[in-house]
Amino acid sequence: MAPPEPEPEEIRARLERAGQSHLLRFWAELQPAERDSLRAALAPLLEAEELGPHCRRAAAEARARQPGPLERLDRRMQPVPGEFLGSVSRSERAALARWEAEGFHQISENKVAVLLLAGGQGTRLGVTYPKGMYSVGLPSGKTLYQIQAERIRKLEQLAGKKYSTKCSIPWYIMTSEFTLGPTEKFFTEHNYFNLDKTNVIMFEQRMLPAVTFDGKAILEQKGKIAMAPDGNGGLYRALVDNKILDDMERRGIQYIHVYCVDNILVKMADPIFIGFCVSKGADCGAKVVEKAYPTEPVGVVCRVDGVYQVVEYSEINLETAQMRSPDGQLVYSAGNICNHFFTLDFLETVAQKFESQLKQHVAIKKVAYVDEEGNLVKPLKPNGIKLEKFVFDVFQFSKNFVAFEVLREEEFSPLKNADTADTDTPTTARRSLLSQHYRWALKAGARFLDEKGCRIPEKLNLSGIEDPPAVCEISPLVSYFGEGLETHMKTKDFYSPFILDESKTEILEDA
Ligand code: UD2
Repeated sequence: MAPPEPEPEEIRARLERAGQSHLLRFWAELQPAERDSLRAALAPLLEAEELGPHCRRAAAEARARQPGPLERLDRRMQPVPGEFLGSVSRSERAALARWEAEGFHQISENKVAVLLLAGGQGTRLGVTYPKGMYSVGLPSGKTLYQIQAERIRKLEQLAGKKYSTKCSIPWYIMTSEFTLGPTEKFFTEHNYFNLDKTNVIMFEQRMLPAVTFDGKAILEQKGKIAMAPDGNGGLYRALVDNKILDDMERRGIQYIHVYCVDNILVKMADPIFIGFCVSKGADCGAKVVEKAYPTEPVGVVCRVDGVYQVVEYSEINLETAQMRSPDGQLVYSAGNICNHFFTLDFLETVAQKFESQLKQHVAIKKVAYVDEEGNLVKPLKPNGIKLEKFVFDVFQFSKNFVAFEVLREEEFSPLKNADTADTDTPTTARRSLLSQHYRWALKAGARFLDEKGCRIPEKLNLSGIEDPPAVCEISPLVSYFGEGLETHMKTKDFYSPFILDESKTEILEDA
């Protein structure tokens, strides 16, 4: 048998300085491959001398958090001023058309990119693969990734047609150690959903160790540190680590729409939102939806001491949450939906100057670990601290921030939980999309028939908790946001369930 590999003295010395030498406790028992992977995990943390400070910070943040009441921000808050708050429902048609035209113009000049945050683990949904690969049970069987890819393709076509150019919208996808491999494989297996592969750029965010309450990084196996992605605000470091900002610059990108993976209704690179932000000269913006009710557990976009931020529902009192303006609207109604606009200049400034100032949010979790004897322990109580940065915490650095309110039923239906929950499940996501498509079809003049050929009575006002009376799924390759459907659907009868995809459009046009 080969003699055991010598311990890497350099690593040991650095770990000692960081107060983390326990991470080599089982070194002598590890196989060569396990040693290599432990060394690889430690290298970036030790290289930047970040392990010690990270562990100390995690323990300190967790201590500071409890016990004691949360700081309430009520007195220091103000809503987004009217002139910086656009709205789909309250704006004149002409203004919406102007913003849309501006957005299409920017897209046609290849200045707009979309950036997907897809490094999360999808723990609440309970799947072991990336959420984007999830299919919510649509008649077409499409996954979230496919729907998003097709929306990009359609938008490229629409902008290209309007301006007689060939246009492309690069799709940057931030993944993590958990999601990169399977996401790449999935895209390859599906031929990148017929997008130009060179315009799909995947990159990886950093991982951070989970830490015990006394500031020790946790070993989840004898040769493996328990690591978790550094939050969706890890974006700003990942952009630098992976030279993504340079890539954007090379391509001439100026505006970036950042969004999260699980909103089945996401309007990627939405020309109206892009156009609104560009017209207002914004460097940073957020799409919001009106809160459904005062205590809805979503963060609210507002100002605190004059600086923009997202305030969690737990940080304000009930009275503040319930405050209404004279027109009856909730004063703090701008619910964050993780849809953000950034200029490239703004991202560069954040990356260079402000990233290190971003707040570290603490999450206390149950983290499986090996005890001193090497036994695997699954704790019954939370034992580990994870630190995360949030993507929206950069709002404070904006010089010209805007918010844009959109309709929830048209643009926001996130998939967070398994079907055992009441909200944000595969069922609610599927229902939201099919209800939207049903509304679009009716508006285009379609009629629906049941299997016996009888007309299905129309229902215009769907409650959101019921399925539409007829099932009609419209491929994003046919319509991005309900446009252009009359040619295919006006005064025509369709048997429910019906899928309108590209293969059917020509037949319908000839009919
Ligand atoms: C996010 C927003 C919340 C609200 C809600 C709407 C943040 C911090 N919170 O809450 O304000 O808008 O969405 O649906 O934005 N992700 C990564 N890397 C990570 C962690 C997460 O890429 O390390 C991605 C994740 O894959 C997802 C997005 O970030 O696409 C949002 O993450 P989440 O689902 O954990 O956030 P949630 O639902 O708590």
